[in-house]
Amino acid sequence: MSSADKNLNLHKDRNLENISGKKLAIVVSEWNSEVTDKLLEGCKKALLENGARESELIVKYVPGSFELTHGSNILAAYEDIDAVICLGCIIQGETKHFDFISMAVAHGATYVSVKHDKPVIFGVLTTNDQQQALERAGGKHGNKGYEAGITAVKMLNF
Ligand code: DLZ
Repeated sequence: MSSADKNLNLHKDRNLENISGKKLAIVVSEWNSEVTDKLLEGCKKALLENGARESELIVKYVPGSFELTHGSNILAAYEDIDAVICLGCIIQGETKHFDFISMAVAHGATYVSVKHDKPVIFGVLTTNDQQQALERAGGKHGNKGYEAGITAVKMLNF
């Protein structure tokens, strides 16, 4: 997800059907909000460019990335929600907290997706420091929130 030359933005060659009429929910972690706000901006841009209507986008906040699983599970349970996008930023600290949260959210998103049989997109940065995160939230490595939005569009086309 994180190298400069491997960027989903570059893979828009497929003819994607526009997602107008689809209802999407975005769950955003408040932890490292200087990064996750930018991921949200990028994500909304991708969805709006592909036919989503702003009024049909549901944006909900959870305290930290660990809570993305529960937040996405609640939203995915609504029959009229077609896809859920999780946005978060987990930055390596001095303890093992990083590993536990990262693994928990990755497994959580997979579980929620399979449980509700709908796309649950993992738009969570897992970086060594804040600099790396900012570079991937509208910086030199693009915006991974935008990529998460494109991933949702592609999965709604699946
Ligand atoms: C506690 C914690 C730490 C240390 N670091 C992060 C982080 O880098 N990114 C993030 O999204 N959340 C972090 N959290 C908060 C946890 O995700 C969670 O909110 C708390 O452990 C409470 O369940």
